Amino acid sequence: MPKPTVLVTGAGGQLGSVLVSALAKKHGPENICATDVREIHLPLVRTGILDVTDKDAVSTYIKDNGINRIYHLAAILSARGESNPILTWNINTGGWLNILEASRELKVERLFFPSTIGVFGPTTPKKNTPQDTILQPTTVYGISKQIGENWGLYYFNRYGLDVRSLRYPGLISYDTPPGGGTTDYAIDIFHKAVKGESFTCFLREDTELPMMYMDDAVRATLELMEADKEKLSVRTSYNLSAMSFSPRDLFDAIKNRIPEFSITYEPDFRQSIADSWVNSVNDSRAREDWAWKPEYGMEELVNIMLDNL
Ligand code: AKB
Repeated sequence: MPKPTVLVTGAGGQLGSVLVSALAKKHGPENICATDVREIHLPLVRTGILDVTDKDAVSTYIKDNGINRIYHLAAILSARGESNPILTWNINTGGWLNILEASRELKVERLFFPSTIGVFGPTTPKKNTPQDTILQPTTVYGISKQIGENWGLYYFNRYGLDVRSLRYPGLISYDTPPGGGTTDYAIDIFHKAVKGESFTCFLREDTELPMMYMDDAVRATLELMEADKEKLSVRTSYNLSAMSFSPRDLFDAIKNRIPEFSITYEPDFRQSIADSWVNSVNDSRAREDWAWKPEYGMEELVNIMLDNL
């Protein structure tokens, strides 16, 4: 099989740079086009500026670079999205529609769309949330991702476009900073802990949310994209799970390693976003369809973060 030529949009974000280097290892750096709305510097791969809200620019880029696989990561996350809902809608939904339409016209072979636990809302069952469930998100980010999942399904059913998607939990990494999410506290806390500073948490201590170490998220993404087409029974977006914890659980685990570490809780507007999300997710369909299995739990995560920061 010839190697695919891969476009990654939003490659400058938290997931983007890590995914780009995993894709470069897999397909060869010369076959990876990493783009963002701003100039980015990523070693070896081809980089470029691409504004996904510009449909002509998207089509031209795909054509000029012979793209046949796309990881469309460009988006504004939950907390940042609330400060500019219309811009968030235009980027998250408009950008995705441009990618879908250009991919249909130019016959892109396979696409990845990152969805999120943000598609869940207060009416969704909170524990062990099933794959097919009530989706009434409260944030513009959640709404855009829920609609985005359904646009992916539509393009798959109507045009046979091979769109694949995961509902990521909060992603935690030490080498790339997060940007504008509600789960970002779970990264910020480690930075404070290793600097010997106290941490002020913007969520209440008992706010339990699904989380995942970045390596698991990247592996899940690559595994889904390599999976046999016939085995995929979910064409909206797969639930994906690794661990769930609250700020208090995480603080206690860090304190085991850094006894002098301290925390205070000052919930802000992000608390109501977190309260609208679920505590844990049932990812049995991902496990059944493409043998998904997480490798990192909370203990491993805490050790990796503290050892590498
Ligand atoms: C966010 O907090 O907005 C993201 C997410 C869970 O999608 N990390």
